[in-house]
Amino acid sequence: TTTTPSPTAAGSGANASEAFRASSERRGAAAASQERTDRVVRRVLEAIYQVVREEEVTYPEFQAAKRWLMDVGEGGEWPLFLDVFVEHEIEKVAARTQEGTAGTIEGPYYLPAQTRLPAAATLPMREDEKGEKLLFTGQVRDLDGTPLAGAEVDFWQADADGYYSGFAPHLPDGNLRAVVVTDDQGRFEITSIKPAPYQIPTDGPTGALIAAAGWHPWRPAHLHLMVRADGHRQVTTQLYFTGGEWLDNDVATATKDELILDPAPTADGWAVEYDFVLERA
Ligand code: MBD
Ligand code: FE
Repeated sequence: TTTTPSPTAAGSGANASEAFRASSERRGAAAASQERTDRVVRRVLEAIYQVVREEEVTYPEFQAAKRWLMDVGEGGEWPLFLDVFVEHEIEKVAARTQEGTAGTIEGPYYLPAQTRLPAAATLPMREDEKGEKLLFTGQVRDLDGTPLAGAEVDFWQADADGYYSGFAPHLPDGNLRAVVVTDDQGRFEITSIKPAPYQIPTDGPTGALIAAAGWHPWRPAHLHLMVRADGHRQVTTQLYFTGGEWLDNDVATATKDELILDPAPTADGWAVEYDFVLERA
């Protein structure tokens, strides 16, 4: 797998920090009660003390960790780091009480208020957009099977080099992002390109940790979606591609078997169908 170098691989982490500040309300950020704060924070600290004791963590290691934590903040990479290494567990806990299409993590690169397009739509892309054509069709329904007309499929993905518009300055705003509105049968038909695997920026503190630990920085190729309809719970999820690299060891641990697509070859690319089921709010 290859990616072209971006002038701001690490800059994407910093942009993600700005995007998070603007979106924490939408994401439901709220202060917890004193009781909850006491309990959860105390348990987090106790987990750290246990590792320190059992691993006999040294002063040099403690000071290196302190410096790294400061670097993550100064580089604006907390959203990137937390969405890659923590969000998957938060999502799985949330999923315990959810029905319908499986969700997975949102990640750091969603941007709201993108171009609204009718049900049969081609995503905004450059004239010479690299990558194989992907025709993605499906239907949005409620749990009873009733089609949901006017539902929104809010769609974003990386390009064939693994970059997200809004987080890499060489890409036009809104590239490969759109809100597609389902037709009166709840159907949509989105033309896009097959994305490439995504590499966490290697030149920031998150990348430095990954390298220092001997891990890899890759996510399997994926499409991001939020599907919403009036009176229904929004589903935030991702779709992957069967046989793709990194499916079994996603650095962000965000794959689920039921979210893996098996596209079929067409005359000029690939086509795949996937339906979404939303539960009532
Ligand atoms: C991504 O593209 C992504 O989807 C996640 C979850 C984290 C970092 C980059
Ligand atoms: Fe992504």
